[in-house]
Amino acid sequence: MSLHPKEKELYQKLDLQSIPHHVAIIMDGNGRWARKRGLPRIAGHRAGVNSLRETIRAADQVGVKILTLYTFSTENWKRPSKEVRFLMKLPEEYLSKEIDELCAKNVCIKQMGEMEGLPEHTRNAIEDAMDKTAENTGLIVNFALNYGSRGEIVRAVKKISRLASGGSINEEDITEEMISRFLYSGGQPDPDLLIRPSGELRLSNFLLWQMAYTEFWFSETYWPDFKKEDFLQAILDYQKRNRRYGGLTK
Ligand code: V0D
Repeated sequence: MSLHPKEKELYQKLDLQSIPHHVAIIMDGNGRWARKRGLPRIAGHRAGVNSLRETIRAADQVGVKILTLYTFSTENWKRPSKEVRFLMKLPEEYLSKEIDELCAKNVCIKQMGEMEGLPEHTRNAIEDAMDKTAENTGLIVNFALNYGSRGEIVRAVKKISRLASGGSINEEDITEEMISRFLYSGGQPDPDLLIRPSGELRLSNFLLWQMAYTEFWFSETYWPDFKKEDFLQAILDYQKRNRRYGGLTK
């Protein structure tokens, strides 16, 4: 494995015993990156794919178990239709180029969000990749696409409500664990670390329930400029923090 000097330095500083299990990322700033260069927004999204590839490689290298990536929110349908159409072709384009490397790395691909609202060609590409990688036991990559956290919670409440009115559960059976299980992320542990580049300091309807105890890491870098070093730096900063979960320092 060949590493750049800066990357190597960061890598050596990491405590491999306390790598965050689950890292969530809002891949933000592609449009602003493009505007800064006088390029169309689409060029920013395309450049963002390189950062995505590097980030998956870095996560795999350091032993992160779950990576959850916000690629398209339920609010993003309001963007110009040309941009939306371009974005909806990215999963196919991305997967056709990357699936071999992902399979070689034993990566398991999952989707979080409403599949029904997606164009058929997009859905087919994602379903195909999920089927192909379903038995893989390495890094889990969740693509949050057509995802919104409040919508996800409403969906879970409806499912639980249906069980309750059908008589298969009682009110007392409704617990935090049950609600967690009915979310798209059902069964997966909550994120330990959220990374949001591009200078925005908000959650934007991403994993509201799941991030009750998540550490947040922000940077000014636009997503297309986000490299392996940034990912390693975020983990290093995370390792310097002291997580208390509402309790006291040991
Ligand atoms: C654009 C930077 C991969 C962020 C990365 C439709 C914005 C490139 C996927 C993808 C997007 C989604 C599902 C899947 C496999 C890959 C993707 C979108 C945008 C939104 F199963 N990159 N990517 N999806 N961008």
